[in-house]
Amino acid sequence: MSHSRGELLAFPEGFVWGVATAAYQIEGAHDEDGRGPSIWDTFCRQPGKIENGDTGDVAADHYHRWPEDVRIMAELGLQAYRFSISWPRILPEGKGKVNPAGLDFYSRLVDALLAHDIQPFVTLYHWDLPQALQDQGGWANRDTARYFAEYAHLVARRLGDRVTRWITHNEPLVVVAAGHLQGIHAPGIRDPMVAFRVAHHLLLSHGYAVEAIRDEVPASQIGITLNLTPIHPASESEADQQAARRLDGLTNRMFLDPVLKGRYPEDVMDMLGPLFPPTEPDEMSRIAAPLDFLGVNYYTRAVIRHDPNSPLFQIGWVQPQGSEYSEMWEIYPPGIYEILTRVWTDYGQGPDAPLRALYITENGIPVPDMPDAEGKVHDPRRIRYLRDHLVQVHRAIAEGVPVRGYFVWSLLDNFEWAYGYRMRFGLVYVDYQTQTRTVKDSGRWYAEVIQENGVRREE
Ligand code: IFM
Repeated sequence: MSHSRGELLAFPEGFVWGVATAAYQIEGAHDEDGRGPSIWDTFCRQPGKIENGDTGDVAADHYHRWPEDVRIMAELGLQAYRFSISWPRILPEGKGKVNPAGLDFYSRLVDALLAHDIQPFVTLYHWDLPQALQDQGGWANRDTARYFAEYAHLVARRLGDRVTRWITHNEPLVVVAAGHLQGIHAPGIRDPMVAFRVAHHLLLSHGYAVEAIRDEVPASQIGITLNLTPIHPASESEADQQAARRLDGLTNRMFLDPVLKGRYPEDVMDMLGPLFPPTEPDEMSRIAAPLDFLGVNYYTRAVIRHDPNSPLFQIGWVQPQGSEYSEMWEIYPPGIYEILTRVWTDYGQGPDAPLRALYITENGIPVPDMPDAEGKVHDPRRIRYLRDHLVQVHRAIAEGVPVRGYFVWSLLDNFEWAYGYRMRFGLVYVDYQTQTRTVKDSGRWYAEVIQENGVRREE
């Protein structure tokens, strides 16, 4: 591999360089050692839901190969690893009887990470709800928020002597929109009335979990990860600007405001009308429990027009001409700067501001990588994507936004939900036939970034 030696943009001392994964996307071992079924096991078995009929049954077999995966992380010099806990591995029925083998698995993983000086960042919920809880209404059932708190207590109690960085939820917006509005993710529901209830219960469960973790691990740093998207109107027309504002409310402020300000945005409440979920008075302050950081997942922007024919909110998506696209989205590096500075401006100003620090908890690109004749995986597009985004993160930091770390999505190629295994996001190539791992050029490049604590502009 060769790459240019441009000017080094140094990151602050102590900046944390990591990678992220999620349980269902890499672990496999879906029915081993007492794990119960999750909504994704069920969903994947419904014909036509996942490309190619793929499932997470085996995935990247991380459940068995985690020592090798930790070794690869160590070789790349990674400083942090963000992974999620599979709720049904810990509580096969979602509540009640604990499966000790599940807790043991994550405990061993944490030990191995720490032995290599890799700091664990634990996400409690990355979409794999125990099926038993779905059978009782899933996230539409307010009780699920309580069960989540019990689960958070258990995990924090077991790992909290070693884990100090906690993330309650990953991308609640996707759970709401893909899982309960569009039905393209588990549990495959298409019902706006349900979807917005789910949003509120996810947020409520976040509040409960923050309390649970603080209770068990007082020295912990706790955050939530939101996928945030800059929303640009397709034109200067008032109608397009209003449509962009509606989507900003529904996707960004709908989660940011409750978590950081303890209230839903007024325009969103007005927009939702009867769809707005019932809320109890004490719930909002619980949802706004003080946080140590906000995790931001960034992939792309949205360009929006008013579309009178689009159901519910009359929002239409536009694909900007002249842009470069990945297999999934428009590539738009300035958006990561825009969202970081915007969030910091809106929630981080003043002595009592609720936002104290940020992490980029995911950023990455799907590329249809393949090993060449020599078995090497050259992925220059990924290197370019990551570098261009890091330049923008650096710019935000230079302007005073306290970004404390950056996590590439993802360590390994993995199960990309409804796309199955077609999308490859990894710094490490996975041959799903043999489960062989091959570090891609981007993995080596990222190792240099970490070593230099900075990114080099392209020459
Ligand atoms: O793979 C997902 C991940 O589970 C959540 N954030 C976006 C990634 C890429 O789509």
